[in-house]
Amino acid sequence: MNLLKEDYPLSVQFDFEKGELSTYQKRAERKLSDLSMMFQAKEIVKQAVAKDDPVIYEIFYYGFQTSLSDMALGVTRIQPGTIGGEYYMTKGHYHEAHDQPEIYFCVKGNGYLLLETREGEFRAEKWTRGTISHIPPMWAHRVVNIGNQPLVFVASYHLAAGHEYEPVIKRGFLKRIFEENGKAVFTLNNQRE
Ligand code: S6P
Ligand code: ZN
Repeated sequence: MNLLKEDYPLSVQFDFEKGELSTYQKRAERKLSDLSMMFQAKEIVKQAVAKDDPVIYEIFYYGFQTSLSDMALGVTRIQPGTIGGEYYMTKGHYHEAHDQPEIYFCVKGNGYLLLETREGEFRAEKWTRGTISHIPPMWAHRVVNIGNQPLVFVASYHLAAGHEYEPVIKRGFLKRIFEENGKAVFTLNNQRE
C-alpha cells in the first residue's frame, strides 16, 4: 500500500484540567438561543435569551481522515445549570446513517445519557466520571448535566454518521430531568406531539 501523508498514525492530547482537547480543528458553542426548542419552560427561555443568552455547551472537534477511513473525536463540555428547573443538556440527535453507532466516555462530572428509538424505546444511563457508553445505531442520544461542575465527555464516531436533529426538535425525548431540592427528578415530557 502506498501511504499518503494522512495515512500515518496521529495522536492528540486531552487536557483533563480544562476538560478540552489541546489540539482541535474546530470549536463550536451552543447557546441557549440554539436550544430554545429543547427546554420545557419556553417563556423563561425567551427571557434568559434576551437577558444574556448563556453558553450551555461547547464542542471541540478533531477528524482523522485517511485514504481508507474517517473517524472523529468530539469533546463536549456542558456547563452546570438549569433553566426553568430543567438541567442543561445537549440538543440530542439521531445519526443520519442507519448503521452508525458511537462511543461516549464521561471524563468529568455527573449526569445522564438519554437514549430513545423512533419506536419509543427509552433508556437513561447514569453517568459518573469514567462511565463509557455504547450508543447503538438508530438510538437518538442526549447528555444532561445534573452536577454542579462542568460535565465533559469524549465522543468517538465516524464522520459518515451525519446528524439528524429535526425529530428531536419536534418530539423531544420521552423524559426530562429537573432539579428538585438538589435532586435530579425525571418527569414525562408532556409536550410530545
Ligand atoms: C456526534 C456526537 C457529539 C455531539 C455533541 C453535541 O455524533 O454525538 O460530538 O455532536 O455532543 O451534541 P449535539 O446533540 O448538539 O450534536
Ligand atoms: Zn452522535
